[in-house]
Amino acid sequence: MNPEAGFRAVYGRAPDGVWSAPGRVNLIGEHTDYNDGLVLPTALSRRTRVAAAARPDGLLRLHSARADGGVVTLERDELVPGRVRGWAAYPAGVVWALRAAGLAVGGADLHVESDVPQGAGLSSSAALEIATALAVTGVHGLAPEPAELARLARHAEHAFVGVPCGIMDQTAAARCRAGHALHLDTRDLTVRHLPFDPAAHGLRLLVVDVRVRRALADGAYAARRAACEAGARALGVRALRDVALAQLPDALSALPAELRPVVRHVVTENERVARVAALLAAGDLRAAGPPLTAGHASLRDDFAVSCPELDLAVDTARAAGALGARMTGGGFGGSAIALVDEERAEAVERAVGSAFASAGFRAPAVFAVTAGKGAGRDG
Ligand code: GAF
Repeated sequence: MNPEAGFRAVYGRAPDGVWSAPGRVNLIGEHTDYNDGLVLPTALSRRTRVAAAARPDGLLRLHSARADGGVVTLERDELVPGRVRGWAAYPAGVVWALRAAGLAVGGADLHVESDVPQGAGLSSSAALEIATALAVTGVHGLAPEPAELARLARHAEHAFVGVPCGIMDQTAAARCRAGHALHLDTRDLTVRHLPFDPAAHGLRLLVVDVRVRRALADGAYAARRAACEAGARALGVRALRDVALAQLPDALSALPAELRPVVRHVVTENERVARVAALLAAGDLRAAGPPLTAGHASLRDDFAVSCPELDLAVDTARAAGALGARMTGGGFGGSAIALVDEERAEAVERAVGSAFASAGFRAPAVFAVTAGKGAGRDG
């Protein structure tokens, strides 16, 4: 159903408007965004759409076409961290964060539709957060800056939902541009929009959703973040961003053995982002394969956030001719990406499917990425 019709069916009136935000894939720069580092995501054409109308009474009513359980109704004083559970915590947390920041966000009815796969490492949570933020500010005549929306959405995810994520996903949803990848410096939040159009290079970027779901709230993500912070403290720097590649050997020898691999991953990953960004800026996407593959090895061996399904997707894609492949997102499941020549794309997809069948894994879902637009008003 389209979001307007869905809204009418649930609330029996017309919405004031529809706002949407995309899912994302990260090309390179994984687990760097909570280390003040560099990331390079691109928006998907798959989006989360929120139809919304203002309410005069401060009440928040939430409905998702994807979730069972009907309409979630929340009084103003029910918007308290820890009080709202399940999918509704994301939009509720965003309204809580906007109000806490002093924005005059009153009541609203919301209806959500989405084709961003959930739990696939494609940032469905941030798409929901940013689409909600635009909708609830939009119906009250407010238009905060996209960077501010991203910051408040991340705050909601930390303080209301309880996930200690970085700022990449919310920024990608809010600030990506069609046909481009977003080079984001997570320290100062400056962005560069770099051309990203695989088809123009005779290439495809395939996403392989390995259909292993693992929520970020599980604890392993928080543990990696804590290890990075311990590494920075041990080295006497504000964040691992401050360790240059040339300093890495000395830094590693100053660290206890258990912190060396995570530090090595973050420092080398920042350098890979810089390398891939330079290739995109130079129009040489074809040369980006090797740093992507090196990024996977680092996430698998040093950062230890891959899983057998992601490794099989990457290894099989490469054996079938991909120029480069890696897991994308937080890891422990989710999706891999593969940069492939257009004429190899079907063979790669077939090879991954049959490798998964032989290994007894669930059939993966494969699709090609077109760099979509960032968040905005749809109607
Ligand atoms: C998840 C988080 F939400 C991001 O902030 C980022 O840390 C990513 O994992 C890993 O790069 O998507």
